[in-house]
Amino acid sequence: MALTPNPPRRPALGLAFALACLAAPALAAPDVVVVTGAWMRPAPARANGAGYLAITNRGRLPETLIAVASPAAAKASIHESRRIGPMMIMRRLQILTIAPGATATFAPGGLHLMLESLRKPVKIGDRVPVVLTFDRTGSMRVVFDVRADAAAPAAGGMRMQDADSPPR
Ligand SMILES: [Cu+2]
Repeated sequence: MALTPNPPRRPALGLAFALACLAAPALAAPDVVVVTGAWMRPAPARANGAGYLAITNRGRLPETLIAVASPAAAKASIHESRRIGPMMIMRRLQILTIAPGATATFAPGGLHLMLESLRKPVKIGDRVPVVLTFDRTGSMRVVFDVRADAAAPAAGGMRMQDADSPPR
């Protein structure tokens, strides 16, 4: 003869309450991804503009930048410049992963957001919107301040080659 086991008592109401309490702070969570110092140089229409910024991942998990877009450009992408001998070579990165607590710094001569084929001239004082999309936190809108770069190296002697572009 089998004994009917007592079903375990579930604190159903208490659990629901706890879940509600856990969910509430998420609404007011601080930003996981923080962008600072977004700027770009002036550039003529149809040229490529390079945007610079710092992206900090304040979360506990890696964040991956998976897409870049701007209404100011026909196309936007993540680029990285590298000096190889006397030349600067530029290549496109499909994604960029930022470790928890790390900051990805986009600066002249290294990482940059390439705004390809600008729809109109970008002038000093303009504010250029860019949408960054991350795998976990989703999309965020960043505004790039257009200003001259006093520390810019002389343009002469530098050749850019986009390894990802079809030959023209
Ligand atoms: Cu580039």
